[in-house]
Amino acid sequence: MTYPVKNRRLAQWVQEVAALCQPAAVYWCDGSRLEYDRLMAQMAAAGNAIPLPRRPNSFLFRSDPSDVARVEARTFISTSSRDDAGPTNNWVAPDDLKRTMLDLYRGCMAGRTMFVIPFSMGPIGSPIAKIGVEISDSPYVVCNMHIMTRVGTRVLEALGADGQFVPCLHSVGAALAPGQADVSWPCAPMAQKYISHFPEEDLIWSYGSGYGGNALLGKKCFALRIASAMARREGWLAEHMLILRLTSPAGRRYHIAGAFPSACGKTNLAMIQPTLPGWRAECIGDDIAWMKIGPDGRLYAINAEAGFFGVAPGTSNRTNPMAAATVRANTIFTNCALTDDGDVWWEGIGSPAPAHAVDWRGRDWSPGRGEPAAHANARFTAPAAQCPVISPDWERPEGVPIDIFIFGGRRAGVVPLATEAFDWEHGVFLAATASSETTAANIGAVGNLRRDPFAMQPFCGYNMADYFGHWLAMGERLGPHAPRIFYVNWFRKSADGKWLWPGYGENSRVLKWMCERVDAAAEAQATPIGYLPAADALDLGGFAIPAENLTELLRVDRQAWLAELPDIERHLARFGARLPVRMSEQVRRLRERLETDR
Ligand code: OXD
Ligand code: MN
Repeated sequence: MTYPVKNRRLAQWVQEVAALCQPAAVYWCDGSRLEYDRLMAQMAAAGNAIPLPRRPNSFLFRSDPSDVARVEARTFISTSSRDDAGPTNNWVAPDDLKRTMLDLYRGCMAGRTMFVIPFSMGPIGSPIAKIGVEISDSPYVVCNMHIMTRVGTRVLEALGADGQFVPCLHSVGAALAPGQADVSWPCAPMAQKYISHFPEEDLIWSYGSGYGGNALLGKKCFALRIASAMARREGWLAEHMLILRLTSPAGRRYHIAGAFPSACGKTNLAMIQPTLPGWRAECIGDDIAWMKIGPDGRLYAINAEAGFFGVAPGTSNRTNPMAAATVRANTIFTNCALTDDGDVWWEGIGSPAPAHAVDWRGRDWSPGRGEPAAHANARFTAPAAQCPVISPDWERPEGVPIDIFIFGGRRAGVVPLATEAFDWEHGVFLAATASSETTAANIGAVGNLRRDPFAMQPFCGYNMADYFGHWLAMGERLGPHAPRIFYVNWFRKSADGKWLWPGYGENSRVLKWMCERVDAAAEAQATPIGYLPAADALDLGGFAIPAENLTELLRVDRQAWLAELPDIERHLARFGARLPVRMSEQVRRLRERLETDR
C-alpha cells in the first residue's frame, strides 16, 4: 500500500500500524470542514451523535458509563529505569508494556476505519509549535482533534519529507467481528485500558478508552507528558497553564500564566470578565502553555491547543459568560443531559432543571431523581476562535511574554487568598507543594486532599524531582526577566462551610494587586509563608465583602501551617535523594519562619 505522504518515517509507521491493527480501511484526514461534517453526519446517522437544533452544528455524545474521565491509575510513564519516571507516575518497563499492548493492538481495529490525523500543537510554523500524528479508530476522536488542534494536509506540508513528529497510536480497543453490530461508545474494560508514554522515544500508545485526555492524544499525552520531557531536554517549559492578557486602564499589558489542577477554574479564569472598571482581559489559552525564552531573554508562551475541552457542569452565564457564548455553535458536548426541546442541560447551567430530560446515560430523568442529569465531568469541545474575548494575538507564532505565574488549588482552609513568593526559588517551592481537593476530572474519590505540584502531578512525563530542578534551572537562565510567582486560593470556606470569597470576575482584584506588585506599585507584608497583600492593598472599590471575611482570607494561621508541615515534608521526601537540596532547604526555612516570631 502507498500513502499520500512525503514523510517516509510517517508512511512506514502508518503501514506498520495498519498491519498490526488490521483495520477495514485507512483514511488520511485532510482537516477540512467537509471531512468534519461528513464524519458527524455518519455518527448522527448511526445514532451516536445527537444533533442539537438549538445550537447550530452542535452534537451531543454519551460515553459508556465506565469511560467518563482520565484514568490516572491506567496511565504509564515507561522509561528504561523506574527512577526516571519517579514516584508520581505508574511505571512498567518499556519491553513489558509494549509486549502487553502489542497483544492488545493485534487485530484491534478489525471492522473499523483507521484514521490518520496529522496535527500541530501550536500555530503551524511557530518556533514553539510541534507536530504529532494520531492514528485512531474513533471518528469521535477525529472530530474532537479537528477542534482541539490544527489538523490536516497543511500539517503534512509543514512536516515535509524529513520533519519530526510524535507518533500517537490510539484504539478504542473494540474490534468488530464480521457482521457484528457496533455499540454507540466502544471501549475496553478498565483492566485493559492503557494510556502509555515512552518519553525516551517520544512515543504514545493509548488503548481502550475513547474519552478526553485518554484519547485526544495531542492534549495531556503529547502536549504535557511527552512535551514536558522534551522541554527538559531542550530547555523550555510545557505546562498545565492557562494564558491570559490583562490590560490596565492606562493601557499597560500584563501576561499571566496560571496552573491549577483539573476542574479548579482554569477555564473560568482564562475568560475572566474583570469587575474592576477599566481593566480588560483577553483569553489566550485555558489549559496548556508551551514557553520558550525569546531573543530578549523573556519567557514567551503559546497556547498549544486550538480549542477548549471544558468541564460543563457549573458553567453558566454567571460563572463564565464567555464560555457560555463560546459553546453556542459548532460544539461537541459529551455526557451532558438532553432536554425535551433538543438542547443540552447540566447542573449549574444557570437555568432551572427541566421537568424532564434524558440524562447522560440516556435514561429518563426528572429533578426528584436524586442523581445529577449530567455527569460531573461532562465536557464541551469548542473552537477557541469562537470565544468572544479571545485575544487577537492568541495565534501569534512567537507567543506572548509572561509577567506573572499563578499557582493554586482548591482548599477550604489554611491557604490564604493570595501569596507572593519571596523569590523564584521560593515560588518553585510553593508550586512544588501545591495542594488541592480532588475533583471529578479523574476517576477516583472526590474531595480528598492531594499534593499536586505545579498542577502537573498527573501530567509530568518524567521524575518530578528533576522537573523541580528544571524549573530552578530555568529561573537561573531567566534571571531578572523571570516572571513573578504567586499562589492563590479562591476556594476558602468559613467554619460553617460558606465561601469567603466570591471568585470569578472579582478575582480581578487579586490580579490587579499582582500587576501592581510587578510594577512595585502595591504594598505587601512579609509573613512566614510569603508576601501577602497589605491590609488596604487590594482594590475593593464598589465591592461589599464583610471585613471578617477579608481578615480570614488574608490571615496566616501559624498553627495550621505548622500542622501542615509534616504533610509537605512527607510529600517531598517521596523524591528521596533526587530532590534538589534547595527544595528541602525551603521547607527548613519555612519551619524556621513559622516557629520564630516574625
Ligand atoms: C483537562 C484536565 O481535561 O485537566 O483539562 O483533566
Ligand atoms: Mn487540564
